[in-house]
Amino acid sequence: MKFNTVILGALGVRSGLGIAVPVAPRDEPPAALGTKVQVLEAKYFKELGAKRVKITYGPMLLPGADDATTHGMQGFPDRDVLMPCRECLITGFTTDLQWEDGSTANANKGVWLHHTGLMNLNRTDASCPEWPERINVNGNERSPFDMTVKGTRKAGYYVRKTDQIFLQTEVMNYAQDPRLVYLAMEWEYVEGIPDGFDIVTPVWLDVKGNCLTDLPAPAGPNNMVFNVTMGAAGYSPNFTGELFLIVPHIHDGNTKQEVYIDGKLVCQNVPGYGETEAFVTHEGMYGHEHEHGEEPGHEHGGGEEGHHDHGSDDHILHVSSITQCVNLGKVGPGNKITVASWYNMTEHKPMKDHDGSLEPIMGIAFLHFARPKDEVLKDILAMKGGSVEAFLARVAENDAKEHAQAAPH
Ligand SMILES: [Cu+2]
Repeated sequence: MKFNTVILGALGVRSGLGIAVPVAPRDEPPAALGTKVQVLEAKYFKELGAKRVKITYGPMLLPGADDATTHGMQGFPDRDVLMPCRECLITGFTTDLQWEDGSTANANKGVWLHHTGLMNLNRTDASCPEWPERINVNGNERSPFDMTVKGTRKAGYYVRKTDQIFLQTEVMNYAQDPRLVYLAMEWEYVEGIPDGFDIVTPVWLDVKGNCLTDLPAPAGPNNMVFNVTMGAAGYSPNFTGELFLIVPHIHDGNTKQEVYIDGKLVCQNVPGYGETEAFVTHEGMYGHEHEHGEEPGHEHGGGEEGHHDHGSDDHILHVSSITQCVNLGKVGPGNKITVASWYNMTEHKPMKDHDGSLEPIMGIAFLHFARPKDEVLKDILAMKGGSVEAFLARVAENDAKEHAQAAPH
């Protein structure tokens, strides 16, 4: 994770400080110039008035890969992002990186959605209470978050009028030229908290521990096949809820990730690699020699058969999806949840950062608990928020450490 020093620097944040800043009640901020809102048809619970809106955030200007300061990696923090609704339940959302014309921007064209995540600055994080509530994290796999489980569950993330939502996006550009991209999110929601709907409590479960303090040994020439397991303390909720959705986030090289309750395996997720051309790059591309598909006589469209092996050495297949788990039953304070992640960097080429070191390992399982609304509302009203600076500082510090350890000698 690289909610990086560029961002911290820009905000004048001194690392290591963890002072909670009270957030004043506020109205929806004006949308940033270029943000587009488009009304779509809801997929689930349309009969209950569900709405679907595509919000295209941006534009984000990516520096070129030759830029001396960023090497093409740029963070775009929005501390008060335009939400699709207020006093509503977000029942699902998708995330895509797009070009100006609305088509997908992906690895085969040299842009990479390194990370994107949402935090509610008015709430307290469930697994690391010194931080604000982490709502989700996503990477280039662009996992959908569907809290209705395809319309089978009435649940959603409650957004209050006064909530300040932080959207952090980091994009990497492997091309020499600067480019403009947009973060396109499709939000689905219902107004208010309709009868029969539960409120979702999101929980970030991480092999690095609840407050990201246990860094695994970095991948490297002598550490290519390994697994990382969360410390035995794990995470125990201070409430009882239905654990009904797990959305993982891992990096290239991952082969599987597992979640355990009280030591018992309850969820196994498996990533897919290079499932479409958009997720396939060429060896050497990261030296920005060329984009995938640009060479003459080297097209992937049309007659696929035979002549073209995507598994051959000069192709890199990136994580293009990862499975999710649903409906795992009631979990409460007496239970302990842990996560373990398996990596094989020989089987799957790992991502390299601009300094040539391997990307830090990630093994995150985003847990979604459905809970009765009265109970959650009571909890929410008692929350004081957490320090986003403390979170960003931790992430920046980890990133620096992990890169220093992994740096080629
Ligand atoms: Cu990641």
